[in-house]
Amino acid sequence: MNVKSSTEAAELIPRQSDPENEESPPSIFDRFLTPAELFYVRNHFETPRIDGREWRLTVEGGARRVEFDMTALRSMERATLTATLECAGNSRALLEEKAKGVQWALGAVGTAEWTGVWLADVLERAEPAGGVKEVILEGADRGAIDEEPKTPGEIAFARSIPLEKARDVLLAWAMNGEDLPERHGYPLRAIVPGWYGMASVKWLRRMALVEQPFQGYFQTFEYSRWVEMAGYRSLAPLHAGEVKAEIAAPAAGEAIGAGTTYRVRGAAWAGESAIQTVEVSANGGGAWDQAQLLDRPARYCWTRWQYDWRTPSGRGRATLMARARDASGRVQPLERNKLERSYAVSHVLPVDVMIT
Ligand SMILES: Nc1nc2c(c(=O)[nH]1)N[C@H]1C(S)=C(S)[C@@H](COP(=O)(O)O)O[C@H]1N2
Ligand SMILES: [Mo]
Repeated sequence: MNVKSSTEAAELIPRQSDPENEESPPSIFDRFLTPAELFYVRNHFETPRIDGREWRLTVEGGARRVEFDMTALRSMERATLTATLECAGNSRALLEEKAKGVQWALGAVGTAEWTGVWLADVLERAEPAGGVKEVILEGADRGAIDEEPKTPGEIAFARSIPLEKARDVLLAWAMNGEDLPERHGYPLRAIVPGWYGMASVKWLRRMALVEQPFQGYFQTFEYSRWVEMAGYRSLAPLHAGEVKAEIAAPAAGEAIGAGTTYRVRGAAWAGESAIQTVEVSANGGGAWDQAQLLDRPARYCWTRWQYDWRTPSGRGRATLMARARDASGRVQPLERNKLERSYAVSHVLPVDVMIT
């Protein structure tokens, strides 16, 4: 049997320079945890250089303005969380209609074990008033956006989290047991499990408790989707991830022997839910077979899967599809949802191969 392990170079794939944006290589799907060196990098501005000893985190908008340094945070109760991060723009390059933004293929995703303190424990010290609805997380990176809609000078990368979700959020200083690398948010970043990556603010330095929804650039102009409200189309910030399976092998266009068994491999994840099943179709969606799950399905985390495919006996083109279902009953749709703008590419993405 032909069991193909990833032979691709184990290096990040550059997608944009200045600011640095790099995609994880297909070999990440060989392991449950993604090593930090291979974890995709999504930056909107230049990486800020931060001295961890000088760094402070402030919380404003509560009864008390509080400030933490790294020593103070590390003396609090520690928590560890395993979570998959997927950029909301992941797989955009595979859309039939070209969408604006960094052209990510399948690798703007990765899974890591994050260690730090719960956001809730930090916020509590600021004594939030009853009317607080959201907390704004601000990164130390900033810049001006000179494409329309232009920003009025420089803005910081910032996102808000509703207080109900803030309970799940970790403020992490470690990734897979080591200090956060600079480009992944050193010395402290948020991990908002189950939400698209944009909510997991890196280089966290200030938080503000607010009583009104924040309408920042990165949740209105960017990272928003069309929703329906009282019969009207309205823009709402992207939040939790959709259910999605990706095929890591074969790659599009790969040549595969006729009449053999080929091990199709991939990963699937489901935002705040857990994967329940992954099915594979090799005949355009007519018939679906169950794939075998390789990791125990867990909330917030991907589950890798495999399927031994009996390849056709004749030569020609074949199309593979993978479809995931999650514990909340969601199933990946076959068609692209246009209300997602250029984000949340989560419909079934067929992979065409050559049978030779
Ligand atoms: N401060 C800051 N935080 C940020 C970003 C950023 O540009 N600046 N990018 C966000 C986006 S869009 C994603 S997908 C994730 C990516 O995290 P990573 O680069 O560690 O993979 O970080 C998020 N946090
Ligand atoms: Mo992202």
